Amino acid sequence: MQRFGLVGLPNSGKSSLFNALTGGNSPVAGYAFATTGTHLGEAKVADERLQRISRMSASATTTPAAVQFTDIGGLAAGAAAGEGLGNRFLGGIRELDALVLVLRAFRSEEVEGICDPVESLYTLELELSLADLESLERQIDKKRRQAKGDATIGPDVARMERAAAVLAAGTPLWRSDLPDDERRLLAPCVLLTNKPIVAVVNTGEEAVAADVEDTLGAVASELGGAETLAVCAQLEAEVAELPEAERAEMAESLQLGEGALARVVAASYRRLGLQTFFTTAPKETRAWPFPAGSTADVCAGLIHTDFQRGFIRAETIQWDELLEIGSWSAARAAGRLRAEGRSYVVQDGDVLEIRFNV
Ligand SMILES: Nc1nc2c(ncn2[C@@H]2O[C@H](COP(=O)(O)OP(=O)(O)OP(=O)(O)O)[C@@H](O)[C@H]2O)c(=O)[nH]1
Ligand SMILES: [Mg+2]
Repeated sequence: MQRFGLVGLPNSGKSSLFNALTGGNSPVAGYAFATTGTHLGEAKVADERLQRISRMSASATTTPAAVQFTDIGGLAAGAAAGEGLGNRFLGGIRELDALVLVLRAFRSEEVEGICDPVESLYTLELELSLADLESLERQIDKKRRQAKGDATIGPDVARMERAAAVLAAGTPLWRSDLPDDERRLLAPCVLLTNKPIVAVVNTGEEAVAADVEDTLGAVASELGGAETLAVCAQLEAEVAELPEAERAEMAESLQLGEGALARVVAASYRRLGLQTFFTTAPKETRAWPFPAGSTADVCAGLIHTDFQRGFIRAETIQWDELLEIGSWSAARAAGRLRAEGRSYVVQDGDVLEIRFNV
């Protein structure tokens, strides 16, 4: 499963957002550094297509796609020099696929901390860059030693040194002008600022729409158009705690941005280049995330390794065509299921049945 790490300054609302996204219970408090451990949770990806296919098949269970979120401690200014919790705990998110930057805009007498999202972004970027620099310098030392006995490693060292120079200037790699292919080749160094990002601005409950738009615009332009969303984490967390039946009504009466949480999850999903295919039967209808561009045999392997090993063909149809016909068996009877081989590039919204033999 794809994994996201929530990063932000102390008291930015990371744990509130985490709880809202995952239904988890990471500690939320009005003092800084309330979170000390690493909390893991799963968020379901809302997808109306899944619900409709499931209704069509009258499936007993409906299984949405999910992504994982990790909540960690707050990163304070000076963390690289040991301020606050320091930055060692960033090790807990180094291996994750992407980061969600939580930037506080809400104002509160009771909760100390910076309320300016752009200022917060600068502080975070500096601390993340310094943490990367520290890690990269260790890796460079090691590589240099290896390079003495192996000339082919030379270019690796040079590339790492170019990245280190960027980081030493306090610039995260996502802001650098290192070419994309160079950033790709740095992947084995698992640097935080070389990951895809989504920015979430945590707005106050009384925030005015026009101000929110301005703030989002300012953050997005800093980040070169990275996906930027607004959420009121506190309200969302309160709503998430309600019994399911009361949630929709409460969300409406609080005039929460429509499906703000769903949009955060969807943005994260997109940011990772994930698409969805479906399987459907009376027992279960399920959404499967797959990296865009994957072939049919690879997608089959996501369901079961036997399906990939013994792959014969995939029978497939787009979800909306299937709904129009009304059932899988009717689609087959009408000759509307396409038979695709292992090299077929699966499309977002395909409904698949895998034929296999092991
Ligand atoms: N008014 C208001 N308060 C919020 C909002 N989001 C979070 N808070 C409050 O801010 C405080 C900090 O929230 P947390 O979710 O614990 O923040 P955090 O980023 O996890 O903090 P640390 O783990 O200490 O770094 C809590 O008292 C929350 O209730 C919001 O949107 N509006
Ligand atoms: Mg926290």
